[in-house]
Amino acid sequence: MPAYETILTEIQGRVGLIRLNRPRALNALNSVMVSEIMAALEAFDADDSIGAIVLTGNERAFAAGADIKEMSQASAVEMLTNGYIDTFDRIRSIKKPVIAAVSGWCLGGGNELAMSCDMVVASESARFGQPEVNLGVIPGAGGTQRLTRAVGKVLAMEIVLNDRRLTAQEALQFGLVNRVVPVERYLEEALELAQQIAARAPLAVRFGKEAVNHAFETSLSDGLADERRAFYFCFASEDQKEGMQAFLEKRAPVWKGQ
Ligand code: DAK
Repeated sequence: MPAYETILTEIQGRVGLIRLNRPRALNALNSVMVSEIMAALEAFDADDSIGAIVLTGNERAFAAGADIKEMSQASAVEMLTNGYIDTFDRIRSIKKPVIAAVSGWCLGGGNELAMSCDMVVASESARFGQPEVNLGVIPGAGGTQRLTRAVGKVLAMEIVLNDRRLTAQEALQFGLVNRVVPVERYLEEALELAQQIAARAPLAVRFGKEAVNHAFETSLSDGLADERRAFYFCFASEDQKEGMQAFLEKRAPVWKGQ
């Protein structure tokens, strides 16, 4: 595992853990940090011993957005060409499930990062928002698109146009997070969820993730057709034979990811 400047990584069982680590700047996402997050995600994605990934910050902040100091003097062309968003977008190519464990501030690019993950476990202190309007800009990494798909138009409007912040309970109510747990438990809970998924049939998990994500990007007919193709393809795997045989023999399956 390479040494990183702005994140910490570790492996727990079959789970890769990435911690954002610029606590004094509330984990503001500068370009080094975004590059390092993506490099760590890709390294875990390529590691067969890892079945799921958890991305977290600390109790006070998951991330308070993109680094305002870094971008305050940037020109439009610099913003376009600095590679920040290209790097950020690579999270969509990660094949393994990524779970965000969120506590404290989850704002702007931080919320966009959390929404790019597959699931979100929140602590009771988590606060979600897109405060870019206060800086004279709009969200630029999915904050108008993923957010609207998750919470619906009228609430997204209030969040984007008037910096409405959501409490963890509101985020749960509006479908932005999977569950809310006490602050002492949010990381443990996310790691437990990740370990459970990592213990499941790897190909089925991969196809399931792809198929659910596809639902946001295609028509129902195309989505159903793709789902069916992936379903048939599962029958070409050893894990399908093993899973069904194990059920019939009343024993636990042993997955190979083959
Ligand atoms: N950037 C840089 N530093 C930040 C920061 C940020 N986003 N957020 C906090 N900090 C720093 C503060 O400057 C302060 O540093 P010092 O003054 O101690 O050196 C330290 O973290 C602690 O912050 P506060 O003293 O402000 O702490 P409070 O508890 O009083 O307030 C807060 C917490 C989260 C409410 C407040 O810090 C805050 O409002 N932060 C800014 C939140 C924000 O506006 N976030 C949105 C940023 S814009 C792109 C696509 C997307 C984006 C960028 C590019 N492309 C397509 C290229 C994303 C844009 C954004 O996210």
